[in-house]
Amino acid sequence: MRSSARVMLFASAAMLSCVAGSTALAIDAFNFTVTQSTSSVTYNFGVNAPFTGSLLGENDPLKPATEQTRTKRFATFFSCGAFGAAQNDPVNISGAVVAAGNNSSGTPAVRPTGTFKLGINPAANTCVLQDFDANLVASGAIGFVASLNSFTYQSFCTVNPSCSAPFLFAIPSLEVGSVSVTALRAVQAPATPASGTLTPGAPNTWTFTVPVTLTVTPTITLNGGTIASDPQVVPAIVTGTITRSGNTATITASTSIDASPPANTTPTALPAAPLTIPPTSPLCPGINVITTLTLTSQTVTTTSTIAINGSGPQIVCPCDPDGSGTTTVADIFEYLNRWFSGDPRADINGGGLQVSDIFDFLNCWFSPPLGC
Ligand SMILES: [Ca+2]
Ligand SMILES: [Ca+2]
Repeated sequence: MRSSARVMLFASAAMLSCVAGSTALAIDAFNFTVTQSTSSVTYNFGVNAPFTGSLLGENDPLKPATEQTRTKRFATFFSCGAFGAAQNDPVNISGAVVAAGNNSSGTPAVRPTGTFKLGINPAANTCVLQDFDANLVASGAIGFVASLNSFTYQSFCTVNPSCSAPFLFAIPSLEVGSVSVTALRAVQAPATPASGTLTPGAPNTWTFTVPVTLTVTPTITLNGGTIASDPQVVPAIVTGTITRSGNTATITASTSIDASPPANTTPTALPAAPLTIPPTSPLCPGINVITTLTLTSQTVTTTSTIAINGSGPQIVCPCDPDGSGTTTVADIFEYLNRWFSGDPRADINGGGLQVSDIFDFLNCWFSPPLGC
């Protein structure tokens, strides 16, 4: 850069010293990563999704004709009448997909992953939690049996085997596969710090409590189809202990998340799925059919408690080059000296020294992020 530009920059910095004061925050912040192997989640899930749809004989062409289950709706109020040679009619059904499960006993073990920043100000007994982002079921999908409850159906018959199923009463419960929770994210709005209290304990150890707002988003599937569940914003309180050791810290923390969003009323068509009517069912037992369901509304409730262990390095403030722990005008001069002398430490945004480094430095200096 030409020397005139250099003079201008330093003159600007000198002017700043007249109009801007120190932006000292005296917060030490750490970038934590959840230790998956020692962190855990207990959960309680519930899914309730009324549906309409149909069932149809499996009619498996790979089986001998004498074993191909086909369906036929009642021709009259009393009977099916004769089956056509290849007749296979869809039969209207309705009810509700219901699934629930928990691991309150700790089994199966469910382990989260995640990251967050925690800043502490021991002088003021305050702390800041920022950018909390966790997947509570990172150790693998959790699943539980799904049932078709209050199952009603048009009167129908089957061939191979031959059976008649006049509609007489709803079937209370019919197992239909499994609901799988493949992800459960709890996320704080980015760059939106939540403030809490800090209490000193043993040397270099503090307990903390931070009320925080999290957006909880489950990803849930049933037989390969996704059950629509809206993200829900829920209040939570994160409590724990932070222990500092030089430029790193460890943390143990916990929080409980209770998400009961209103029903999602977006109709959801699930992929066709096989269903074997169990031998104990009054509904033509032991036959194989294909179900095609459209969920008319979907209610997903989640209660979970996360026990977090984590560790991480102290966040290095990019706009405190003199390392005083606060951002002052002296940092601007120090930074510009480094930049003009080609000091690689002035490359605060990667990619080598560029003019954009100066702008990013000034952005940081005027709006110091957590850790500055
Ligand atoms: Ca400084
Ligand atoms: Ca750069």
